[in-house]
Amino acid sequence: MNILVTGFEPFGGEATNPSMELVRALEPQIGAAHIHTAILPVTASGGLQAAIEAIEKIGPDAVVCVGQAGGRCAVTVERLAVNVDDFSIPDNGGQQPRNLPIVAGGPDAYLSTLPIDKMVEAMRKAGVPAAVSNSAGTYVCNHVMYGVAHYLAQHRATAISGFVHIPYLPQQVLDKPDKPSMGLELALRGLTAGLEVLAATQ
Ligand code: PCA
Repeated sequence: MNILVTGFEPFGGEATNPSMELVRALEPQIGAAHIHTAILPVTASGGLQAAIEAIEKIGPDAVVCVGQAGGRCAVTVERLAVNVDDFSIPDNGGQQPRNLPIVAGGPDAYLSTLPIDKMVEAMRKAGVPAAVSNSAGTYVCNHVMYGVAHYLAQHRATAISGFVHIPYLPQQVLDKPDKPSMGLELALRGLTAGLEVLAATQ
């Protein structure tokens, strides 16, 4: 099977993005699954476009998008994406849509089609703090999760998709010591455990 795992470029004044570093550090083969990766720009249309281009090139059985969620203390597997762009800061292209639908007339939300509970359980079993999250926000990550689910529903309905958010890396909180962080190795062990579940179930 083929799994596409995407990460994001840095944004919001950060020097790095844990999702970018994680995706670069992933093993190319996890169990029976070939792991393909792409790094997406942090812009609503550019990020989604790059994800769709990678899907069209690779033809994956599963798409796992990964992003940074600064302030969270655990790896979080998202349950759903909502049909709303409401950016609290501009994206890397300077755009800041407020209270707009991602797809006019589209479904209000898409549920993740990944086995989210099993993935969280496997992450915890691997010794990594992890939880299901009930909101992917209303910024670029939610936009990409929604847009990928919408694309797959229309063009590749057999593929499953979802999103995993990662806390700040320790080096990102040196200037904000009240914020939680998770080391790259621990986050990598968590993401890998989640992908192992997909590799075993597809
Ligand atoms: N996190 C942002 C966008 C890019 C990223 O890594 C988000 O949660 O929307």
